[in-house]
Amino acid sequence: MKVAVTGGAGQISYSALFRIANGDLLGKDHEVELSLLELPASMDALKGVVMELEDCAFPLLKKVTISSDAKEAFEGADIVLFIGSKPRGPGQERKDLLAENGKIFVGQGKALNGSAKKDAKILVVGNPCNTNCLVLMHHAKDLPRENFFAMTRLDQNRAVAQLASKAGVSSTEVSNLAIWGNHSATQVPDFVNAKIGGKPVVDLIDRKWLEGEFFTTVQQRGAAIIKARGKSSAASAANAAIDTVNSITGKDLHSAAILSDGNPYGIAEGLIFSFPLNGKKIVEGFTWDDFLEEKIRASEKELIEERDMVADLL
Ligand code: NAX
Repeated sequence: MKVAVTGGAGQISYSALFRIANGDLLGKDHEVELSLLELPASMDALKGVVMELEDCAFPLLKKVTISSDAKEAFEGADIVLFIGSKPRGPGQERKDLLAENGKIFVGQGKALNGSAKKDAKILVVGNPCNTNCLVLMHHAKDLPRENFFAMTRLDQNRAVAQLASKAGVSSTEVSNLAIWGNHSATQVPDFVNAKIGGKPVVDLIDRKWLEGEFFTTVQQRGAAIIKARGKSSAASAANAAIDTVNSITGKDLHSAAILSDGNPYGIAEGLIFSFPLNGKKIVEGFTWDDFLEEKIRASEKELIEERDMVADLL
């Protein structure tokens, strides 16, 4: 199996690549080939990462190649993790960030179209990941829409951990936890449908805490980590990317953002929107109360605005 990763010299990749090479992504019975894409300016740093991968002597890692040419990097890939993107500059407007990243994903989408395997699984992590994924999908016209995902799993994992900690139980006791909408501060961690030990969370935990502290802690967790660590989340983001790929080929309930066309929840079509999923399919039957609906609609509105901002790229 060939796994291509963009932004190979970045900090998320620095955690993800070693876990992929160790068999966490494909299983201990699959050999793996890594193909790493970077900007020319970061090629030396990437060579250092490759040396470290070699020095681990991973039994499953058969080959590592590096390139600054997207088409070459994606050639024959089974899985592509789009981690690289341009970070927000000081004082930069959201619109300009979207436009700059959008341009990257136009080029990478075209490159992906002609080079990755037709059934390749695509996960976009680089922010703003939902709208980057929309642009990428648009330009990789020949690849099936159902294989494109943007990552909201880190938000799901954060929400599960908060609920487990509040209830004083293991994270394995928390189930049915969905993230709706955008991977941004408008994301919606759904406590209404979540369960702990099979019982509704709303019957076990104070509603005021759920609507207040729980919600804002999950939504603001990325910023809290930057404040504490001086750098953004990396190991937990890499872990979530691996979880996502495992879940889209598995049977557990998880969240990722996918194309909203034909969704059963009345979300506008043509967005990359996070839903509860089983494998690649949307899980039906989640119920919204007024609180949840208002939050979900706000996230939908934000994604429509983001799409409008990159309209010239679609
Ligand atoms: P870093 O800045 O450490 O690494 C990004 C790497 O991408 C750099 O080495 C850079 O040279 C490379 N790069 C930039 N443009 C590229 C291009 N056109 N082609 C190939 N490589 C390119 O960032 P890191 O901390 O690794 O984060 C990567 C992205 O993940 C960011 O956009 C970040 O905002 C996003 N995140 C997304 C999360 C999610 O849940 N969806 C959570 C974690 C993270 O914040």
